[in-house]
Amino acid sequence: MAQLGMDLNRFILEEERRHPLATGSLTLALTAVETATKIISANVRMAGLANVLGKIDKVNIQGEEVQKLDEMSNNLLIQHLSDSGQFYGLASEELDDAIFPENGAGGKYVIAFDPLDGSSNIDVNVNIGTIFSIHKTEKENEEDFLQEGLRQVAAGYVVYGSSTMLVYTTGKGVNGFTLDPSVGMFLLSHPNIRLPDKGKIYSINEGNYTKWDAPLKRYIDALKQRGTKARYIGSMVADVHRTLIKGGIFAYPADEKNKQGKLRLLYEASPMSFLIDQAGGRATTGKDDILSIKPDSLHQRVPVFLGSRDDIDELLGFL
Ligand code: AFP
Repeated sequence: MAQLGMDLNRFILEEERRHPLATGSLTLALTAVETATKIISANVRMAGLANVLGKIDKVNIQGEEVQKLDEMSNNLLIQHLSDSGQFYGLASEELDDAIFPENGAGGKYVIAFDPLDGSSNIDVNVNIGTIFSIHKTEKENEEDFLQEGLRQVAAGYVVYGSSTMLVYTTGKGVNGFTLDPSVGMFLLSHPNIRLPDKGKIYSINEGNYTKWDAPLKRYIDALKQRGTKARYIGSMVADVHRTLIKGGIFAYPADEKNKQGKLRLLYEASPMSFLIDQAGGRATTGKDDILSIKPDSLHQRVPVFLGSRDDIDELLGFL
């Protein structure tokens, strides 16, 4: 069992040592994510002071306005992940198409990421985060991104909150590291995260209530009748982080207007589902396990229900 306070690099190396066939490639890949997100964290902390808030005159592929911090985070990740030489391809929420870095030829992995999720919360100082999902390179083309979530080799997020935390899994449990800003190191603060089988919180944007179908309305009504607590931040990293620690259910369902919901499979739903699954929870679209979906495009959306096992089972009973 890893010691509390162990630094992330040592933790990753020790995990790797347990694999006789490991080449060190995943360690280098994860270290590139770590370095880029530390710099993003520093920029997020400086946002107000450095006058990097506010919108620039640009719309991304999702039709959303790109904010300066989004662009900065995207560029930082592209630079560090490309320079690492470990990634054959990169796909980002902020880019229409995948990119294949020159020195990534022969790279063992592809990575999909949302550089700064929840960015509409930047201006009001609410938690935001980076999400990433890593698969093995199989075919050396764009199809490598279209693998089922259950084939992820690593996934995680960094939440820029009251402290900066990196939470990740390589399929052997979930561990959380808190950034010590005085030394610039992520230190193990939440070893082997397990969410409770049953939680006391539901998290969903109830502004969409009138657009939901009847079974979902009945489920949420039942939770209210029981006095279940409602918590919704509107920043997936923050809402999932709370769900991982405290349990309960987080949902972004399909509705009358958005038939596939809002959240993106590759760099939101799938990595978060891997973490939830590894922490003992469950993630579903309401019909299928999210981790078993074979994506058909980079920016595909899916309905998401994830959280404590018993809560998801109960929800499925209603749906
Ligand atoms: P933004 O990056 O545009 O703020 O979207 C955040 C997000 O993709 C995800 O982090 C939230 O869970 C979800 O959207 C919130 O969406 P609603 O504002 O429709 O509730």
